[in-house]
Amino acid sequence: MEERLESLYAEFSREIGAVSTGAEVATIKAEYLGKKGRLNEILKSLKDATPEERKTLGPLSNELKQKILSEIDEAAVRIEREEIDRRLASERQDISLLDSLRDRGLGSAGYHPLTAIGREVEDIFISMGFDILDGPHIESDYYNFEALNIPANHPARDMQDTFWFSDMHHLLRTHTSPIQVRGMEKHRPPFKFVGPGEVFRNEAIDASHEAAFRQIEGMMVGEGVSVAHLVHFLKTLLSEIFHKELEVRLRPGYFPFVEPGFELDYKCLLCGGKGCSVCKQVGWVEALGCGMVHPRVLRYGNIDPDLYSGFAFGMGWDRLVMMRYGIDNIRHLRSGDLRFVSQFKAY
Ligand code: FA5
Repeated sequence: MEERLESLYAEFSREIGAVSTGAEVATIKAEYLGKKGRLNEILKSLKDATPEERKTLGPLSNELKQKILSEIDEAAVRIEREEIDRRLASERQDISLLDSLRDRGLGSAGYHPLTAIGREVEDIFISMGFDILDGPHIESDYYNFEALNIPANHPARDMQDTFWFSDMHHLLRTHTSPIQVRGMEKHRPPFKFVGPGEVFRNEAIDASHEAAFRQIEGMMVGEGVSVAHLVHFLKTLLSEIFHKELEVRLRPGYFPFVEPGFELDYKCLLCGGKGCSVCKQVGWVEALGCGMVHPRVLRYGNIDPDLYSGFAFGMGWDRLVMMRYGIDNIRHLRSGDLRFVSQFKAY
């Protein structure tokens, strides 16, 4: 039997030395070490060996099994490395292609208008000393609602049609306001940050409503922060984005996480206020919700409302882009239609 083991190993060594694909390695593994494999076949005859013989044959066959296993692993690693080397040698990235296409007036690229304006907005806030924060698209009930003073069964949950996961505790965030809660967990006052991102609502889609759209959240907390600060930062943002004074109006708005709360509208730039499908014939477009952070929300963030106050806003980013470029339907933005996006070439 010892000889059979030796000749099995000799054959195995020859075969494993010649493999060149992962599939061949798998075949050899099954052939030698599988349940009905050749090693097991030999081991079956152990039962006929004398107890003395078993004492040496048992450890010998185990050792052989380990040796075969480790050589199989080595072969698999070698083949993988050879495969990578082959691909590195044969695949080439032609990085001059983009330039040559551009020289011929083809394939020139630019930022999508949502990206372009998003960067402008971030830069404007960074220049005013704001940090940029992020948050996950999939949120828990706590961050999207509860810590924003919208407990279970609060009617305000119906203000935003929510995509819930089947556990009914997780959801696709309906607004960027959960970033407020996450920001308060991370920062101690005074602080100011903005949090841009995609949000999701189970909404009927029309010229100014999408089911997946973007918002930018803003929050500033410190001693003596007031509505005057809020108005100052929003006015600065809008005049820098539009390079002119925009006609805006502030009206009372209800959001459970701010008190007092406001909505800011801008005079529709698409129709000049005369009325169109984007402004729903009223001449004004709802740009953002804002207000002074509710004391209960500050407490959820471990901030003492007797010492600190803050403002927050959540701005519709898509509508900002529409006003800036005169886009008359929000659906163009995510249509993927090249005739639309190629109008925003950077070069
Ligand atoms: C909110 O989402 C609040 N979280 C905003 C807020 C933040 C208020 C902080 C107070 C303090 P609202 O649902 O109104 O509010 O949405 C804010 C903005 O998002 C709207 O003014 C609008 O510009 C934009 N928006 C809302 N729904 C849609 C939609 N379906 N498609 C495109 N833009 C939308």
